[in-house]
Amino acid sequence: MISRIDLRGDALPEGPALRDLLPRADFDVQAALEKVRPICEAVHHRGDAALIDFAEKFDGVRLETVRVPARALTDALAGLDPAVRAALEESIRRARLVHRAQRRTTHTTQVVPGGSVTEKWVPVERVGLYAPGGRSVYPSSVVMNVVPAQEAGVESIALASPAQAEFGGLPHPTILAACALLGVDEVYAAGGATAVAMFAYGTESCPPANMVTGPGNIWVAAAKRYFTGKIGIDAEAGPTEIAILADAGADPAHVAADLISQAEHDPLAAAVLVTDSVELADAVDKELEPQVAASKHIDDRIVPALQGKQSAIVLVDGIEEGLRVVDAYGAEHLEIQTADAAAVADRVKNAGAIFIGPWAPVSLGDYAAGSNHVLPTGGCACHSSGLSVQSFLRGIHIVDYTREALAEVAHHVVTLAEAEDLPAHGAAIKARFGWKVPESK
Ligand code: HSO
Ligand code: ZN
Repeated sequence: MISRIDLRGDALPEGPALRDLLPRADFDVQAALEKVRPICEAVHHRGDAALIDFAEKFDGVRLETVRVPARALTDALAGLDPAVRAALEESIRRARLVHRAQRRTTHTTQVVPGGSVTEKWVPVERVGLYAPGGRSVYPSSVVMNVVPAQEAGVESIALASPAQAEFGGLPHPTILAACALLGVDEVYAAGGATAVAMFAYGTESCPPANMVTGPGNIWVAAAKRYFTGKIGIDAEAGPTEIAILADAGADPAHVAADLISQAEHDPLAAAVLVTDSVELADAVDKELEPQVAASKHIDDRIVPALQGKQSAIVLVDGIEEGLRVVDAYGAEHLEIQTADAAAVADRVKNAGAIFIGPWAPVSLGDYAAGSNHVLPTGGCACHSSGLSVQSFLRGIHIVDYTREALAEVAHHVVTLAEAEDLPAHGAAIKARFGWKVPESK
């Protein structure tokens, strides 16, 4: 069911050489970039008319308006299954607790008497959030995007999700209901690259946004790359990944279930088990068969994901080596199912989120741990973090110096300006002191 990579025996290679031995999906955003360019430019030039044409072409439904009427949101909330509503409310409550604690406070550093730098945190003014449709209709992702933006204090939050032919061209009702629960009332029926372009350029019905976040397929990732530099983005989300570092004490039924849980997302999803126990590897392999057979999205997603080159069981000589492997891999989600799991987790350097021990499966984090599930994929956990309040804030330095405080450091500024052959920089100081450098004390 799942291939094996045996790294036992010889010493593990260092850095990129180790990474090259590990499985990973091809996700060629660069190639997709050329395809999204004309789509983005059509939205730029033809605005709403282009969005309506693209919805007809890609989603098979002709829209009257791209903006979702307020009534559709209240109707969707009224029609929401009460159990789903209760679950979403609890998910929102927990996410708020965690994200509220991420808020930043203004801080002033008194550098010298009369000279201070204050760091003030200012939310991005307007954010466009994307919620996929089609194969992945995830109201939970609406929660994971909206909550940090709201807790950061973003004033204007709009959401886009593809038009659904079976719902008369509206986005999926559970997406609309989640928006209503969260108090987001500006919603558009626009999908993939067209939605990103709508937020980046603005159209007649949708004012432009400063930033676009949210998961999506390769077209969404490519559109985000296309607009990098023009607008802020969270990350180019790729297919989801789970890595599990486990020893002989792990429960193979749990490990198999957790691998399948993320394989269920996408045929390109990655499921990687890193273990020093051949017995566990064999037992997990054995468990996979019946558990896969009992699951839902078998042939279209789970089997291709588990059998794809992005998934494997990696055998290592011990947990020490296992830690090196998971660090080289930099998983979006990393479970630690070993003895002393918290201590092992504490030593991990690269992961989007870490789940400790037998009672913290990734599914918990997907919905209701309070943590965010928008996390770096494709090894980006080596340099980036998941979505948080910080993603929607900008830290602005406010520099406040008196005449005396400037005079005290003026000679250093002038010296550095001259060293960089930028005498006008020095002159801007001297002009304030009768064109002389004040005496250093
Ligand atoms: N595991 C996905 C998020 C998700 N799971 C949404 C279920 N719904 C990426 O972190
Ligand atoms: Zn998931």
